[in-house]
Amino acid sequence: MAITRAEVIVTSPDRNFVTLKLTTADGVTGLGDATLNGRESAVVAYLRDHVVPLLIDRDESRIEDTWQFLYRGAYWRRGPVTMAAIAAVDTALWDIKGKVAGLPVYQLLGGASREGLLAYGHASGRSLEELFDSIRDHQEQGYRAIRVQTGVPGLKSIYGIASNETRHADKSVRYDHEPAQPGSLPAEEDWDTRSYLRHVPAVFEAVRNEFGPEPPLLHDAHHRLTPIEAARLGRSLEPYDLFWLEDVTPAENQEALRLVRRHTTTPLAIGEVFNSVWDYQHIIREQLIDYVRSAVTHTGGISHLKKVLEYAAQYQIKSGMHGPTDVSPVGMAAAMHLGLSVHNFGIQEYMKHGARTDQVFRQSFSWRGGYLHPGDEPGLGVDLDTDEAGRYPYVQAYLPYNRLADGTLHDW
Ligand code: GCO
Ligand code: MG
Repeated sequence: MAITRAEVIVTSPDRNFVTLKLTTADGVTGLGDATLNGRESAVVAYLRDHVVPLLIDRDESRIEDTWQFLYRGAYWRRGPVTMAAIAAVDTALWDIKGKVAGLPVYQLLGGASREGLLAYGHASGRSLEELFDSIRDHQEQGYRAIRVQTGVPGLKSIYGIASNETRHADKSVRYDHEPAQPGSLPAEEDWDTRSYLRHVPAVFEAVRNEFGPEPPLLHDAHHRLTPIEAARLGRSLEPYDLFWLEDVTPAENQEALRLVRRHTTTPLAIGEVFNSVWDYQHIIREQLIDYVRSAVTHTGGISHLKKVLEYAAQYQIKSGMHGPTDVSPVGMAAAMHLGLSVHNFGIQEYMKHGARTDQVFRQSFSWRGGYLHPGDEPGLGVDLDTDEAGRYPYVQAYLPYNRLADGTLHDW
């Protein structure tokens, strides 16, 4: 047995996705997600120029050896581009192994540890009224756990707020999802930490008054605070019993979280921009976080994220895998198989993909009562319709960036 074909497929049904498709001598195919939002072409080049030639004639059953070969064999290690490329190969090989065995991938990972995966969706609104409508709408869609993001007085546009304002040629594409917006230049947004810190606790107070103590509520600070500001936010949100507060600091400096932790019992989630176990080395061992936010897609695939989660499990830290719409249906399926099997699953982020995306990627997961399940098809349970994918060529798109009132560039 051997890999005989490796194709990198770029498609942009509702947004850009990069998918690696491997085919074996027996005609078994496997898919892996390599989408890196706003920097997609870098991973395409890494795969096409440097990885695809190495895959041809390799034994597709050797998942761990192939991972080590791509990681150690490159000499240059880690980084989002490298780790997304390795993730795509790893995920596609697990998909193939499942199909060859006639088993869903979660069975190969040890079988189900639960019946389904609690998932959270993104409610947002510029005003409280819009936010409440959005929370109700999510509850009607079955979500039990809900992320809450709002506009901040004085700021024009802000991360995470649904908007119909779009530069996409197709105005029906609603930009709920902090996407990379189509265009040849990134959009500029504004930021003011003091307004934000004044505003957010009142929002959570209003949400708890309206929706009661039961729904798990989450919030994403999107890397914008200093450690002491983050500590203050965590403490001010304690009365509202958050499920988690996410990305309070940029966290390249893992030690910054010691200071945050000293001041607040609000649970912390970090890691969507991390790409290896080394990024978590101190924050897991020192128990500075409660949830690991990495996506399979950006962290070296199922094999590597499983290792990160097993390390986290020794410290009672749980998974909270990244699942915005920039993780493709293939990446989401991989997250569901991994989440179903590990003992220390916490929650899964789940934003629904657009209708065109669902036509390009045929999926077999289920969504019932607030829980996801990857389904029981052999492999990952996702097929890519290449004809349909071919209808949507790559669209250049950038994530926005922030400037403060005086023009200083700030984390977005
Ligand atoms: C999240 C993330 C995303 C990122 C996006 C960038 O919590 O889902 O913060 O919203 O902004 O993945 O590409
Ligand atoms: Mg986030």
